[in-house]
Formats: sequence, C-alpha cells, structure tokens
Amino acid sequence: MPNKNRKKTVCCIGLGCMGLPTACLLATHGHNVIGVDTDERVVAAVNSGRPHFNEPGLPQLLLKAITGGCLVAKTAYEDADVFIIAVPTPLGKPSQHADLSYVTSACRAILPYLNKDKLVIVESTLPVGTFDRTIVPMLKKAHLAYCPERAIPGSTLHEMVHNDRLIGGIDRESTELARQVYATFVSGVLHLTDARTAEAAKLMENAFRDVNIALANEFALVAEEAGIDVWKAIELANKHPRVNILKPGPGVGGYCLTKDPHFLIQGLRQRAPLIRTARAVNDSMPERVIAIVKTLLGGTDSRVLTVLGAAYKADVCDSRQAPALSFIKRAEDAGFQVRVHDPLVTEFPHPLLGLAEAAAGSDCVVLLTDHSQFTLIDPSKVGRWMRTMNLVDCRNALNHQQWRNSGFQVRLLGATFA
Ligand code: SAJ
Repeated sequence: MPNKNRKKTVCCIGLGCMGLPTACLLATHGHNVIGVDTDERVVAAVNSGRPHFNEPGLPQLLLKAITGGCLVAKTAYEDADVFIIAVPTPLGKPSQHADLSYVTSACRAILPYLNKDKLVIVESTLPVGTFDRTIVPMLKKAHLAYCPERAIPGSTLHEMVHNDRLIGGIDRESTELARQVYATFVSGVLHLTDARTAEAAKLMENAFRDVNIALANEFALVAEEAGIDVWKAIELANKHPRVNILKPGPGVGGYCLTKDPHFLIQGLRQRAPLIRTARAVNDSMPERVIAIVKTLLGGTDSRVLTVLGAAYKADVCDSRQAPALSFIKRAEDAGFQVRVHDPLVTEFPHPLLGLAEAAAGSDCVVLLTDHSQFTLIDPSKVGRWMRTMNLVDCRNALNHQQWRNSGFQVRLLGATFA
C-alpha cells in the first residue's frame, strides 16, 4: 500500500468546469498538482492564473495555487502518485449513448505510469457498469476508484468542499486510498460504496432533476391554458411540507441534465417512459416560447427578436446545450431575425451584441436566462431603441410592472398575463 504520509503528486486530467476547481482545491490542501489538458489555451490560461471560465471564488483560488507553486498545467502527461480523470463524456449522436473516447484515451495515456502503488480516480460521468466493464480491465495494474463529481456550476467550490461524496473503489484498499485524497479538502460525508452504485446514483440525481423540471414545465403549459399564473401557483404549492416544485423555463440546458438521463437508460430493455418523456417535454419548451412570441406579436410584420441570455442558466458563462441555441434555430426557421445579448458568454455560434445593438429596431425582448445583471436593465431606455415594445419573460426574472409602466406589452411563460 502506498505511503500515505508522503506529500502526494496528483495529476488532474481535464481542466474544465470540474477538473480545474478540483486541481485548485488539491493544490491548496497540501498536494503537488499537475493539471493536464489537451487545449493549449486552457493550459496557458491556468498557468497565468486566470481561469478560462466564470466561477465564483475560482480566480482567487487558482492564483493561490499557482503562486504557491503547487499547481502547474501542461499538455503532456506526467508521472504522479494519484491520477484523477475529469474529462467529458458527451452524448454520442445519433446513438444517445455515452461517448467514452475522452475517458479511454486518458486511461491509455496514463497506462505507462501505473503500478500497484498508484491510484486512479475517475470522476467523469459514466453509464452504469462502464467502470467495471471498460476502465478496470484497462487500468488493473493500479488501485482504482470511481468518484463522480456532483458539484453545481455557479457554486462549484462551495459544493466540492461541503457536499457529500461517493467513493466506489474496486476493493477496500482502493476505496480507502481515494477516501484519503478527498478527506484532505472535503468536509461533507465521504460515502464508501462500489463503482456501479456510484455511477447509478450520479445519473439518478440528474434524471431526478430533469424529470422534476419537466413537471414544472408541464405545469406551465397547463397554467397557460387554465388561465392561471404558474409561478404564483407553484409558490403556494411549495408551502406544503412535502412539495418542492422546481421552476419552469424555456428548456433545460447545460452539459449534464441533457445527457445523463440518456446514460442512465442506455442499452436497457426497460423503456423508461417517464425519463424519456421528461427529456421530450424539456426539449419542447423553446417551441412553446416561439408560440408565445407569435401570439404576442400577432399578425404584424414585426420580425426582429432580442434574446437576453445565451448561457444555459443564470450567472454562468457556459452556453453548452443552452435553450437559446434551440430557440434561435427555431425562431430563424420561423422567419424571425434574432439578435443576442449576454453579458457573460464569450463563445457562442450566433454573434453576441451589446444591449443597445441587440435591441435596436427590435419588436420583442425574449428573456431566456435569468442573469442577475438583467434585473438592472432600464426598460424605458431599451424601449427607446426598439421598434415595438414587447417582452416575453421565460424565467419570471424581471419587474413586469416596471416594464409595463415603460410602455411594454409583457408576457410571462406559464401565465396568460404577466
Ligand atoms: N432549470 C430549470 N428549472 C429549475 C432548475 C434548473 O429550468 O428549477 C434549468 C436551468 O436553467 C438549466 C438546466 O435546468 O438550463 C440545468 O441547470 P441546473 O442548475 O439544474 O443543473 P446543472 O446542469 O448546472 O448541474 C447539475 C446538478 N445536478 C443536480 O442538481 C442533481 C449538479 O449538482 C451536477 O454536478 C451537474 O448537473 C453535473 O455535473 O452532473
């Protein structure tokens, strides 16, 4: 068994939204960390002490790790005591099965360094059984554990430290070694289990959230037809001691909820109709928003839309699988011109404009993401730039009375009237 008292070198593979915060936490809790990423821009950003994405507290922690000399990023792999794999597992198309190519290529790259004194931890999301079936046969020379990452973007560092963690080693020694690594910075409970159960738990968490958001979205559709305000109804329903309904919105985006429900049921004979339907309900929401916009604009030739929010959720700069992507495509197919404003996102397939440019000559503001900054927008100013003053708020994020007082016609998703 490796000497647990020696300062460990940890090689963190994948410096994305989860890998970089993990590397920084390890580096500021007594480990020497080598961060490996195939993207040279990411490596350069990390080594210069500037995170390549927006996450509260990360710039300060990264700077501390770099200036303390405990973290260095590289594009080449290096020997270490512990390897942590936190690379993406995208949804393969059209199979809707996990694409394991990044994980398996990281496994192949570390093979030359492995022996019985090494520990490999995989944090990447995996379909149930993948660790035992695919990873273990490749890396069996080392101690192995599957420990899924479950922190939420926007509160990653807090959750990485305070959340409970699942540790599924292939044997007691592997589980114990992985437990020791996380014990250096996690204050939540470290639950020891097996890899298969850890894989399933992670996927079930995200399927649970996706299904519950779908329910909230379906409530929004019901409310629109029934002539009630879903936001008020949900607020009141949530006063019940055993009810906690999530929020409706223009769809579910991001890297996790859009794929993990598929991973959970991939390859099963079981059809899992609820999980599949939830995905379909959430994917249908951008189309519902288009229908609302069309009703609001009526039969006029008003055809320019200003989208507020390209990020998949509030106050993050990540636009992966954002509802805005699907909304813009459908709106353009329906003949609308779309201009997009997002103060946080920098990479997006559609041009990102300043607010004034995005609103100039527009007929309708469509709020898709509830960034805090959007509540500071002065509707009377925006109204002066627009051709006709309409607002569709898909997140119940704005002060509708203020927008109405400035001359806007306002529609709220999930309510016939704002
Ligand atoms: N959303 C709603 N209504 C809600 C909550 C969310 O429409 O009430 C939408 C968001 O706007 C966004 C999408 O759902 O488009 C996903 O956002 P999220 O905040 O629910 O979750 P993620 O994808 O940022 O992070 C999730 C988290 N999983 C759970 O909470 C069970 C996080 O803990 C996981 O670590 C992460 O997935 C992951 O990496 O798997």
